[in-house]
Amino acid sequence: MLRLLSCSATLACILGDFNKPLRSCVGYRATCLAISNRALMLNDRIQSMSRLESSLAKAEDYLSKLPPDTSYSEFEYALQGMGFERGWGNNAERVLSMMRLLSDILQAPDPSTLEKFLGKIPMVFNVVILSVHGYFGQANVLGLPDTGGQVVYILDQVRSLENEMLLKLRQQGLDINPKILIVTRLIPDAKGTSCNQRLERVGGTEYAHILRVPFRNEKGILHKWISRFDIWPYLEAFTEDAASEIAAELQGVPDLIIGNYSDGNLVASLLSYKMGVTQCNIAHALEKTKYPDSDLYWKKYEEKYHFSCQFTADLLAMNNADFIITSTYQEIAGTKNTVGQYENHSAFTLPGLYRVVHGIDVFDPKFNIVSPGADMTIYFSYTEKEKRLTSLHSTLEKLLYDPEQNDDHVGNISDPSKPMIFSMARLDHVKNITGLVECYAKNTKLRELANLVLVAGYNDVNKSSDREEIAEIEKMHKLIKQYKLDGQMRWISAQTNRARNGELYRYIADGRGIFVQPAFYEAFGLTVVEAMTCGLPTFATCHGGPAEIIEDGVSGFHIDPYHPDKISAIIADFLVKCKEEPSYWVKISEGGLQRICERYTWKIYSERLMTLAGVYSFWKYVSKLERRETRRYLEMFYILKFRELVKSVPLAVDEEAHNVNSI
Ligand SMILES: *[C@@H]1O[C@H](CO)[C@@H](O)[C@H](O)[C@H]1NC(C)=O
Ligand SMILES: *[C@@H]1O[C@H](CO)[C@@H](O)[C@H](O)[C@H]1NC(C)=O
Ligand SMILES: *[C@@H]1O[C@H](CO)[C@@H](O)[C@H](O)[C@H]1NC(C)=O
Ligand SMILES: *[C@@H]1O[C@H](CO)[C@@H](O)[C@H](O)[C@H]1NC(C)=O
Ligand SMILES: CC(=O)N[C@H]1CO[C@H](CO)[C@@H](O)[C@@H]1O
Repeated sequence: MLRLLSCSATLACILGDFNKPLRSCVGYRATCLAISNRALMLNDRIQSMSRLESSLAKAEDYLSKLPPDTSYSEFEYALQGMGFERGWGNNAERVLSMMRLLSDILQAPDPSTLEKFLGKIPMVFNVVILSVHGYFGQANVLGLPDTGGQVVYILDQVRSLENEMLLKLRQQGLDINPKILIVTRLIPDAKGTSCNQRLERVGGTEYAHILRVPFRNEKGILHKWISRFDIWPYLEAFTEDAASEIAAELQGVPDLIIGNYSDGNLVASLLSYKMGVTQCNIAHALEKTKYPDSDLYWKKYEEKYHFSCQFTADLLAMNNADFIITSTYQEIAGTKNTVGQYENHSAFTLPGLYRVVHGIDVFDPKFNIVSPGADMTIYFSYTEKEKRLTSLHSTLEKLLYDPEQNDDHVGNISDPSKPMIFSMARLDHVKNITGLVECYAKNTKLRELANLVLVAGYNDVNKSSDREEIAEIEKMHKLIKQYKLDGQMRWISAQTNRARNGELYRYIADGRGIFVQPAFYEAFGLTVVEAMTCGLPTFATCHGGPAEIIEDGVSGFHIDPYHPDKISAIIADFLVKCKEEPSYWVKISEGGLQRICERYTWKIYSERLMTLAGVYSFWKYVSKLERRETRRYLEMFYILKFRELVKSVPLAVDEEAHNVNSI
């Protein structure tokens, strides 16, 4: 970002025509704030650059004589006389430091001061997050089609965003409350969930709601769920309906629109275009990179997946967005050996449809890495004794050691005094849990040093309906028999109790165990973050996100799933070293915790997101003219290409019953 906000742009803005740019960068809210009908930051007494400078000097002098914690209301009147309104801070110290920042910018603008300043002024009061497809609710939704981790992720994100927004507003000295709306599809056939309700408050928040808007076409409202690959024909009407619902809820326009996944990002683009609001994209997973040659052979996939629509929507959204956030750097530009998800869109051909020569520039300053964290109410260090859920320990011990046979586990552990090698994941081929078992099984030293505990999938083929999982289940049973692992290994089926899973990580840490994530590829690696947040030394794949999360040998270890012998050697070496020198375990554990504190928490995520929203809103304003051409081009691309492609996607039809009902 800051490469773009070069000093010349900064100067042009700040030293330019006072009334326009400065008012809009600094007091941008001052003229247009509808929320409280009250000016923010600057009032009419300041009408020129020189007046601003002299007022700042006067105010700084006045404030520096007050005790730092003097509250704003005590000097509000005095500042008003000098031309200042609320928004600078809630006490003398904060106001003074903000004013000094602005003075610095006026005298010698530099990008990092400007970013700091923009991150602190009141710019974001209302946020809209779009997650259109699937069942978005707070209960009974996980596992329904197209509905998974993203729901938990967004709910965690929203809780932390609300805290951050509230904190910021209070620090700015404003008693305005933030509003956050998660906008999703209303599904009348809600399958026992709340997805048929229009508005639902997000638990654990005060100002965040889920707002649901139905899909409709000329024939009326669509009642049933449809796959994320089939939703394209509904999005334009959805956008229009959502715009008016959002306006009604917020009594105005949002300050920031965040889209997630292709559909959310497309709707976010349309809304932001319509409302002139700053747009942030989160792609999470761009489908194009998941299917081999899905561009060249798009026709082959078209009937089932309608990729022509999806890839076009992705291009539109990534180019319209004011900024894009990703969890890792690899998502943007890949590594030495792999192509990044965005990089994959820089040039490609859909034969017979169009050719992209400049889809996206992966070095565009709109890209930012902002990684999510683990929910800190559930995942926290094993050393935080007073927060530990010790009451769960007897259940956990049963889960781990109970020799009685039951459906929940396979195998038992005869020597609980040994540390545990622990892993928890879906039982997919790509997670390669069976690879870990094999690697443990073949290494006698490892088997002497530690037990193996896995929480993954089902342990009974008859319970699974997923072909891949069935193959993995069969392989697990085979390995356990072949290598006679009973006595040293416990395979527990997937556990849904999040709080108890958090305590399980810590329980394993109590016994000086480790966490291993052996996947062939992992986009980000939330379990890696969770394990590290609990203080477990973590060994994770070097393919994908974990390679960025862990610094090898400092905050954990990298392992290469394609070299299983090396994996066992690395783990065995670590365990031997810890046996000889117990402080080594603590050192790696603390290294992991420190890494998390510095980079992977929701608190950092929200702070960063708010700062970026400020910086890019400012940038959107100053570069408005430059971007006009891009916008026109995108508009044309949307109308001429996207709308045509969408016509080829069949509309869904509800079953008879609804047609009768709706007559
Ligand atoms: C976005 O949506 C995708 C797909 O539904 C999901 O997997 C992902 O976790 C979501 N990410 C965010 C940041 O909400
Ligand atoms: C994009 O990813 C797909 C799937 O991995 C691959 O087949 C294709 O060659 C990639 N295209 C580019 C331009 O990197
Ligand atoms: C271990 O568990 C198996 C069933 O998974 C059971 O048959 C066996 O008796 C148990 N062994 C011990 C030593 O408890
Ligand atoms: C699964 O079902 C088959 C056939 O119904 C049965 O023979 C088999 O024993 C079952 N497997 C398990 C592990 O229960
Ligand atoms: C199913 C599969 O391909 N498993 C692999 C998992 O990783 C190990 C090495 O850790 C390989 O040996 C397996 O073939």
